Amino acid sequence: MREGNLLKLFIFSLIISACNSATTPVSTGPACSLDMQAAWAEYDRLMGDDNPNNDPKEPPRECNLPTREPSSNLVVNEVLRDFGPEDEKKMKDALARLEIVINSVEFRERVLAHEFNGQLSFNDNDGMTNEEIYEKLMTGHEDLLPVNDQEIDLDMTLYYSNNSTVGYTYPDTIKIWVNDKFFSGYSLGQVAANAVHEWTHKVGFTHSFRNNANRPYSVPYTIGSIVREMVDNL
Ligand SMILES: [Ca+2]
Ligand SMILES: [Ca+2]
Ligand SMILES: [Zn+2]
Repeated sequence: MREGNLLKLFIFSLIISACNSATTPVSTGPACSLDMQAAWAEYDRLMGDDNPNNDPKEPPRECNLPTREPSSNLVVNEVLRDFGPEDEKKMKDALARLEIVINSVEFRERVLAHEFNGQLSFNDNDGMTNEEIYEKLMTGHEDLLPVNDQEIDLDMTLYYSNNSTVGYTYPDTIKIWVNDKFFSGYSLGQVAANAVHEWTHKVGFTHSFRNNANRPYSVPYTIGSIVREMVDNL
């Protein structure tokens, strides 16, 4: 690549973090239910109405919650813009699951045990150890909301664009943009992964603008992958 182009790419990458899908989409069965009482009420309603086409294929299944990490207490605090009622329900459900998995023993252990190039480390780790990265995440301290409030502060706007960008953000705003092209078909794990990926940018973690072999080992992509797997396996 010519130097001029490299420079342009570098500047562009400082301005916008456009983030593609971390992993190939997974096909999972129906999501588990966090609220069994509400899930059974909805099941009964759909089975009991006059419409045979909306009958659920399976009865509700209770989520298998991971063990809570006693030292962590992150709370998701979200503002949702331009989400329709169904979109809002889906995002809130995904964020409730994000909150459950990020406060688990398993999440902590997976971050601490993460390996890159045969070492216990992350790519683009800003000189931090795995432990320091975990602790930084657990403070809930965003660059633009610099208090250790133990809150994952999210300000998300839903938009539609027919391209390969799943979501993006800029360093000078707390806002995150979520592309409905992907959001609408995503599993709850994928939605939660996208949200936490963008949030790690707000906390200060970066990754290569270009997709290369090392990018999946960056903090945003790794945390996204862990959350996606854990949420979709609840
Ligand atoms: Ca029905
Ligand atoms: Ca915060
Ligand atoms: Zn990103």
